[in-house]
Amino acid sequence: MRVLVLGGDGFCGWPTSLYLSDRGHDITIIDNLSRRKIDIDLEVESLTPIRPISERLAAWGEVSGREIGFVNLDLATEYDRLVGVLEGIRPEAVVHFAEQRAAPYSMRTTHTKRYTVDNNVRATHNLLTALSATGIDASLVHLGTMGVYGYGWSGSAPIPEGYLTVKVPTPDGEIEREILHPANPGSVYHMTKTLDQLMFSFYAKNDGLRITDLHQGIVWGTQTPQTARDERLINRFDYDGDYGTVLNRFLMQAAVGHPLTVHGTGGQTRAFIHIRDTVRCIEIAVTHPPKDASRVRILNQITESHRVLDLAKMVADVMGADIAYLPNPRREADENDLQVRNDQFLALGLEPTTLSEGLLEEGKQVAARYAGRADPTKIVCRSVWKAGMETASDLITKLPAQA
Ligand code: NAD
Ligand code: USQ
Repeated sequence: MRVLVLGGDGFCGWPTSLYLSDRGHDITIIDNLSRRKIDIDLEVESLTPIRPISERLAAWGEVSGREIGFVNLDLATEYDRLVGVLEGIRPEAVVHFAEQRAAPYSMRTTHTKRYTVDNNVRATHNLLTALSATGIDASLVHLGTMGVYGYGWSGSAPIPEGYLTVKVPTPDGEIEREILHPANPGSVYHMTKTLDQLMFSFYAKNDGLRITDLHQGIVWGTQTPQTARDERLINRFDYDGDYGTVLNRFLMQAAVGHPLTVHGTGGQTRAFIHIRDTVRCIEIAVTHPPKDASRVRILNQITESHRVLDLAKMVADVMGADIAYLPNPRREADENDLQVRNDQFLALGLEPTTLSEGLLEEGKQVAARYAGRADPTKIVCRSVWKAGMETASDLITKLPAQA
């Protein structure tokens, strides 16, 4: 299939582009490289040394014999160019990863709140308008988030896949209706994903766009078989307080001799998926477009749920790290239950890669290999959800190996 991958230079988009290319699909990446520029502003780098995009693409050509196209384009501001690319390529599927994706970054300052909303909402809306205006019949696969549901709203009831059946009281008795699960975002970033949902619902109903919204959990791991084929193809590994996500941070912290940074009591339960399953899920979604164009198809893209403290204990046991309990910079429940339905991906053939000592060890090895690139003053999370909230001081300022 001809597939456009929006945000194809990012943590999920790059391994997905290589995976789809390896599977014989014809891939063009659109990316404005804004994620690389944010690293420069934050004075931090991916733990793994990611190569410039042109070198990445050339390396993939060398090792696979396959070409991936690239267009440097800002989806949020360059609408006419986007229309031109769509008309030139006439993709059969568009995979949309291209949004500002870090909750802490989205809460960092007034500027980053406004940037996150402007970037994400405009990028998604420009894409929807462009698909509708050009009449290109591509199916759209969007990366949403489990965070649109919020945590703990329905107690221990399993989170359904996007829709909830409710009973509405009327003068003639109750009627049953299926509604979008109530949105309950926990950050400005997550809020943009709930706004995306409304836009998808409208454009499916009004314009008949074929849309799949994937409510993905926290992605962990670094490499896929494709990114591991050459060091120039290595995937990014974010470990800093804004972009690093919890399990990869714990693996990196264990590898460099930093205590594991548990927020509060560590009672938050979240859903997870390994990067190798992310890329498989995307191919499944791309090759199985929804049949009913008037209704957005929503799938929960997760394979397992874990409590943050349990993950910290597991990493500490396997790798011999200490655990530090830090003030939580976020406004979130101290503890929550979480059960998530993921029947649709299982029915479509996903065989989950679940957490195992072997995979944790693999993650630690990647982190250990590049430990010398880590800046320990960038590890503690300092973006607070409300002004005045307490954050921890640096736990270490020099890595033990360098001390
Ligand atoms: P990322 O920041 O590594 O990648 C996003 C890419 O999109 C970057 O390369 C960036 O330069 C590009 N981009 C952003 N705005 C753009 C714009 N206006 N025009 C063109 N390109 C733009 O993020 P990621 O971790 O790969 O996440 C990809 C998607 O998956 C995001 O939408 C995110 O919300 C979602 N997601 C990620 C996770 C996770 O744990 N990483 C979990 C659930 C959902
Ligand atoms: N946490 C810690 N210690 C840390 C880092 C995080 O205890 O060092 C806690 C946080 O307080 C939070 C939980 O771990 O309770 C998860 O935080 P995270 O940074 O790993 O994940 P989150 O902010 O939710 O965001 C990530 C991705 C985002 C995606 C989301 C999926 O950055 O793009 O949408 O995971 S989900 O969480 O399912 O909504």
